[in-house]
Amino acid sequence: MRQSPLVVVANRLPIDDSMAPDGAFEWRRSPGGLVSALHPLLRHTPAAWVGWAGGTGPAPDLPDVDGVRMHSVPLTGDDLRDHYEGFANSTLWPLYHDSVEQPEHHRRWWEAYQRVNQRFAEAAAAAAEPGGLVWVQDYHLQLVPGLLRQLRPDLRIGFFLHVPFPPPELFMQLPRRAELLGGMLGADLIGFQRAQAAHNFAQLVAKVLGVPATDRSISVGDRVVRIGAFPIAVDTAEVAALAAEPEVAERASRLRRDLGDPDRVILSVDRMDYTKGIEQRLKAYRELLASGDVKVHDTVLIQVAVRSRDRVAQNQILRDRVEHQVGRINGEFGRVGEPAIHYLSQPVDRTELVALYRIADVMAVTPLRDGMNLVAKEYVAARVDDTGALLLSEFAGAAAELEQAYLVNPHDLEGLKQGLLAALRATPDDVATRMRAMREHLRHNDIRAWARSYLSALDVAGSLPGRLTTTG
Ligand code: GDG
Repeated sequence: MRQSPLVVVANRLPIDDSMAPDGAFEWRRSPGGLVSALHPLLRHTPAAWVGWAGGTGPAPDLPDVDGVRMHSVPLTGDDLRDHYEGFANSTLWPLYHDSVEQPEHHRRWWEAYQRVNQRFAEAAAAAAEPGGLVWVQDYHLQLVPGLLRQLRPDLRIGFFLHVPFPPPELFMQLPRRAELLGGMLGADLIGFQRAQAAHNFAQLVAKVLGVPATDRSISVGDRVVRIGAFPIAVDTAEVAALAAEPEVAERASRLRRDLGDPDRVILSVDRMDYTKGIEQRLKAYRELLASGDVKVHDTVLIQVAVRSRDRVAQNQILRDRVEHQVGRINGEFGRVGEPAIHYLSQPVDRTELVALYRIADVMAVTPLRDGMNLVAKEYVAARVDDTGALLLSEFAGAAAELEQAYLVNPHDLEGLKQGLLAALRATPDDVATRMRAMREHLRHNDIRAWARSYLSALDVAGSLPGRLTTTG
């Protein structure tokens, strides 16, 4: 197998299978976050991506996509159930999000987690050239850095966690806490979304493994592992350019007309997940309708809640509850042709999404806990005329940067209602001042700056001279 100097390892490959117009089956680069973040880098360095292609059959042979080699890792039905839906999404995901749902612990899931992480580590070891750089992503693969270092001590290894890293009180519940921390310490650089997460990690390493640790570095034997915050970002210029396109503007005016030209449009866009605070937000909205502070004819709420990780039981339960809530609110407060809430559970395409951002006078992003929340940043990037109010949860990573948002505690129903009203009633001057500051921040701190800062820190962290660059 030809080896590459740069290998990204993530649970999913950055491609979707799709049907071409002529009926042929093809693989396409999937839109979104990590792929666009790494695109400038991947274009200039022969790179490979190790991940799962979807499906439970043998791993398909895949063509290169945009010059990036695709190595697919096969998963069986049992792996999917016990690793992906089990340990990753029913143990770690809830635990890392403040245990807003109860994490479950099963020994079978842990076995699957080890087994699948081993398979990813072996695939990465085979794909990386001598002295190469491997960048491992997220909570599904926390053991990979350690396993990979055993297989390939010559590599530079980075790890980035997209979700929050919890405080010691929560993490200590994990039966296999020492192994998980040890797995991450196989990396040269561990990146988190927020400084608080790096602090939590350092405390845990000292407590559980008895290794001296600061919020910046940890000595493991004769190696130094660096840790730090690298808040992920969006492609600000790309979102702004899309928002300014005539097609998007046209779609936005059509949408607003279809909604009956309301005074105020409120938008929320979430994966259907219990961390996103959808129920709490709908409850607050219902109370505002009941008290008459918000009137259906003047104000419209659009909730996009795309189905996600459907086989995780708590997400199914949530979906039923949200749909019941929406039905009830529409039944009580809607009129014919004027529902109180426009609810979409199917994904909208990117143009429609940006058109929705354009018509939203208030964007309500109120997760109970979120690593970052890219929707909040995309909204700001799309408001090219400095209008629009962002209502943002203090518990989203984005709140550490977007301080000018209308910040709320989503657990505080009264506070949530007052925040929503404040955002709805804000003066144009106040809105513009806040939006301008947030846009300016995102102009400098875009997705390329994120990749650049992480990779330059990794160059320093590794023992090998740097030769990879994201510039150009
Ligand atoms: C994890 C962390 C962290 C959503 N609906 C549609 C659609 N989307 C796109 C959004 C956005 C992305 O999906 C969602 O990203 P988030 O950051 O909001 O949330 P998670 O999926 O939970 O992501 C999170 C992130 O990783 C990155 O590190 O920020 O905290 O949980 O880009 O635009 N896109 C389209 N149609 C939809 O209906 N086209």
